[in-house]
Amino acid sequence: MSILAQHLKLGGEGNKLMDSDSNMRQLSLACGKWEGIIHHYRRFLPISDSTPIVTLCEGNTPLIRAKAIEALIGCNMRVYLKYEGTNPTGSFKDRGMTVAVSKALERNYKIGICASTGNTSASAAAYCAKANIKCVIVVPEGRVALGKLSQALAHGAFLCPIAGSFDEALNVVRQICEVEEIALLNSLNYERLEGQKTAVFEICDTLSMAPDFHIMPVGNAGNITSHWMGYKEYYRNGFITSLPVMIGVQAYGAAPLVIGRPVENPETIATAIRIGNPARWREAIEARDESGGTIIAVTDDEIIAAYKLLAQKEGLFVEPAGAASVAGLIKLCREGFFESALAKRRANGSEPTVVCVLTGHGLKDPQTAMSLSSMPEPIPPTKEAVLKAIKANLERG
Ligand code: AN7
Repeated sequence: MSILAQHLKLGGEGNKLMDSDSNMRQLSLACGKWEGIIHHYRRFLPISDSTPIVTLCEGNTPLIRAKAIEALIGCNMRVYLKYEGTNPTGSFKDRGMTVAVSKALERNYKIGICASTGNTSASAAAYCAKANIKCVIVVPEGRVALGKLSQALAHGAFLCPIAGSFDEALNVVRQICEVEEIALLNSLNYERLEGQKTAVFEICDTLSMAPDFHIMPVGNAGNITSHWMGYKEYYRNGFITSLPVMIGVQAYGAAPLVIGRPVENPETIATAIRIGNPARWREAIEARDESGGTIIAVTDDEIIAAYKLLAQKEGLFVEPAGAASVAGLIKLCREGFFESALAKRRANGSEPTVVCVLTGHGLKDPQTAMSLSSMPEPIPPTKEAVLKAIKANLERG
């Protein structure tokens, strides 16, 4: 045990510090170990002594101040980015999957199954591999980003592409789980939500408060459901003294929650959120209404603009769905949403805070990245040729 750990374990001051989960987290970080979200937030999770913990040390993702975006939008708010792309399989899904697969193992399941637009399948495949159980993945054929498919295959999952949409895939999986002894690993499984809420615990622990606004992409609506659960739970436990306004962002061509009815043929460059009939529809609307928030749609062009901004001005490579939250921030800022929301909210003079969740890593979708840029032609291997090319590039600006 390190000297710091010993110190905190002994003495009165230590006991006081140990009372707070936030300080527990600081302590663990100071000791240089992070053992995953179940280890750190166990008392908030449905985990018992007999649950075998399947973890890849997910969570503890960075919360990054985005000064370039602040300057650009000029809204006098602190903008933070919760970069979930640094989870072990590159998306927030790992938080839910560590809980869902641990519980599946506890119940002696030998097979897990999920429908997916890609990230759930990559995460399920990895955690099932770690748990040594079979993983079955049902995906809409031709609509899953390359990085995600490669993960599922590399982890040895059984990949079942269907000639249909994500919504149809989820229906099939639901029906199979009604009759077969197979663990359902979609966020219809409540245990997934329990794990995913820990992103919010980390945000509050790091800021020592809840943000004023929380913006996130919405597809099947599991994540917005889980994040709102997380805030309410921290609030009830006295770890935060206010709740944020929840803002969901859907893609324009796949925005059932915005238009108020299912979308038959959802379409967007952000394939992760290409979902026409969200499973957690009711809960997403509840999160919106209870928090005084909104769910908006952004166009693919707005998503791409945010994607480029994040990559080129903040140094953060995200997949298109992950950029939707920042696209939403920019759009709402232009529309004056935050000014009117803040006028209603508080007048204590402190700078308001907004957190945008960046849900998945840019490497998930290399094809989109390549299609938005052009690969330069090769040139001769000489100093002169390379310098000439650099000059030409600088002149283009
Ligand atoms: C990067 O993998 O639904 O609203 O099957 O991959 O909880 O669905 C992925 C969803 C946002 C939306 N950002 O979350 C799947 C899947 C990224 C995502 C979402 C997804 P939900």
